[in-house]
Amino acid sequence: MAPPATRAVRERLRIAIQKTGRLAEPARALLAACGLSWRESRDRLFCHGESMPVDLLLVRDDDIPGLIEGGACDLGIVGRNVLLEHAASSACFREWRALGFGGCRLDIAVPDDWTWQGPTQLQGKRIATSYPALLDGWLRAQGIEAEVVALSGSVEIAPRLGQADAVCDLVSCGATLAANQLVPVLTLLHSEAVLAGPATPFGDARDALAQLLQRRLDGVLRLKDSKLLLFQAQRQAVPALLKLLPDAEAPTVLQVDGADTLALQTLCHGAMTWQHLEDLKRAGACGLLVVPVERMLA
Ligand code: PRT
Ligand code: ZN
Repeated sequence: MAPPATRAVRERLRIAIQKTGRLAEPARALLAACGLSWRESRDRLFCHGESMPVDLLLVRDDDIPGLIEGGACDLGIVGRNVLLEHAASSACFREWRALGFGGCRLDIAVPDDWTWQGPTQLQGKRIATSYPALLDGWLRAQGIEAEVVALSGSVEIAPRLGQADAVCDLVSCGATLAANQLVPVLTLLHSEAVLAGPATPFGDARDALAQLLQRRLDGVLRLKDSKLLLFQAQRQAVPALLKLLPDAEAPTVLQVDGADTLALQTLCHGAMTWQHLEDLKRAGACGLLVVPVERMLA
């Protein structure tokens, strides 16, 4: 294991994100929603932060854990799968928080003409993967001896080429596996994009910047799919109405006229469909209003 690099004191925070690929645009959009803006360099590898002292480095996702470990970048947005694959050989970085996009699974898949009987069926087999450390760790934990065939790409085709008997690869909708006559049989990891950072504080101005960024991320991610719901109801109908809103936060309640008519406002997480509104109306709510929420600071 490489010794941790000595970090230079810095006033600006540097975040590594994927230059192109599945996580590139969502990562930039999320950071922009946190109020960050940048001036791009001509080579599009470095973006100088304008609204805050937070710069971006645009790189290949596989390089992000090493950049954090080496201190060239402070934080990174990367798939949990990539982070954990590298974490097997380094304790210098960790997942700070999940970011709610780039969801996928790391699955073991076998040819569709196998009759799957369980993990022991992998004993003595060759399994192709781009995640050898994660697969190796899982096989050890299961007590299965199998050959890990490390490939950097085109893993799904390995069984058809005779390079492996099974595969361990990322899956989202599963169409790629199906197109290669493979079926997923086990999930090793549920992954999504995460904010990764060092395991220990920076010890300079970057700690406050990182905290500020995390607070903004909290606000933005909590608001995803959230709506403010406003309605009126008779006092006695309120308990039944709140039962219809299990994902809602504790409501603010105002008395409208006399003692019995109340106005309620509550932040609802998840979709607020017409069906929800009709159910609430039947249970005694009126004047229902669903309002988008732009920003929140708890
Ligand atoms: O160039 P660079 O090295 O930066 O990019 P990359 O090609 O290594 O990564 P990229 O952009 O393909 O993926 C970046 C991250 O997106 C991954 O590390 C995962 O965290 C996440 N992600 C989410 C996925 C998928 N979904 C996904 N479906 N990464 C890869 N796939 C592959 C999958 O392996 C299969 O081959 O996409 C193919 C289609 O999947 P199905 O199941 O939808 O057919
Ligand atoms: Zn990559």
